[in-house]
Amino acid sequence: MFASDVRNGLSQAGQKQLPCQYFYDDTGTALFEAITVLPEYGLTRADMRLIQRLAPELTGYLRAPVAVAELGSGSGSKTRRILESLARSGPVTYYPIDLSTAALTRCAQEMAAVAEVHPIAESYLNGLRQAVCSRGPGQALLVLFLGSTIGNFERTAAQDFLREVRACLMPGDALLLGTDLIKPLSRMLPAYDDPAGVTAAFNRNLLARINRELNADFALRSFAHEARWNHRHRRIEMHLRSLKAQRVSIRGAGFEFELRKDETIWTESCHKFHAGEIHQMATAAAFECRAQWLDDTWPFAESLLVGQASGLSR
Ligand code: AVI
Repeated sequence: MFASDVRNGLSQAGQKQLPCQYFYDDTGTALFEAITVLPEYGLTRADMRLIQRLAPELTGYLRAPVAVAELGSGSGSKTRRILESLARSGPVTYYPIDLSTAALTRCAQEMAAVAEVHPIAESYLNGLRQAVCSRGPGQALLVLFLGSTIGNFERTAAQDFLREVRACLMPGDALLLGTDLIKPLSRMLPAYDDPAGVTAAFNRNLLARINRELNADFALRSFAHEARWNHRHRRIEMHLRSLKAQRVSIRGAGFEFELRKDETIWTESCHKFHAGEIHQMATAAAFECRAQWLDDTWPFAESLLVGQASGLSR
């Protein structure tokens, strides 16, 4: 899968691309953790502040007992805060869903004291389907998709994804969705191009990973990290710019390709939202946006989408 995705993305005639899910090997995961505490990257702190605020209110929107399924296994205080709050009204079952078994093991250890944990090593939607089948009779399901991970999907894919999540759920089940909001460029760009160079290292690690795992010969110093705002699509795009004309060989994927000087490899899109458009996206997916919490310090929204009776079915 990795080899064929790399080959397909880099052999395209137009803009060369690499899928952003491959950022997260052990090194990439550690670099992302470092990004989340950078002064320029306010997103994770805003997410955390909002969770602290909304967690005590969640029980008002969900009937107990509750099962929680998290898309991407949460760790630490964010998810724990939600589980602890829900546990005050009765026992909570927690299904962390992630492809990484290491992340799931860490998460299960961290959450064991607050919930009955059933890790699911699967893709988001397959995992959610499993969680839905395993939940107890009468248990409402709360799905967590935090941290604005939905922003890394193309907009149409994000809308389709919400529809697919809804199709797994029963009316009254809910999705708590974190989305990063549009803010001045003077704040958005440094968040993806920090002066300490952590995001640049995160971006370049994708090439380093291809070198390590696919026996390639990317010369990392010949690529510059670049973050751009795409106004039309309302997203930050991360690219790696080739500093010279070069030829790269990826033996593990069985191919070679050339880059012109200043040609880029597009590695990630981080879409930004208006708070109001989350309501429209919810309605189009047969959810109702029942509550929304906004952070003033770093514009970010946490939206509680509740499945409506009409519309999509399982
Ligand atoms: C995981 N995701 C929400 C991050 C984002 O902000 O889109 C990934 C990231 N890429 C560069 N910095 C952070």
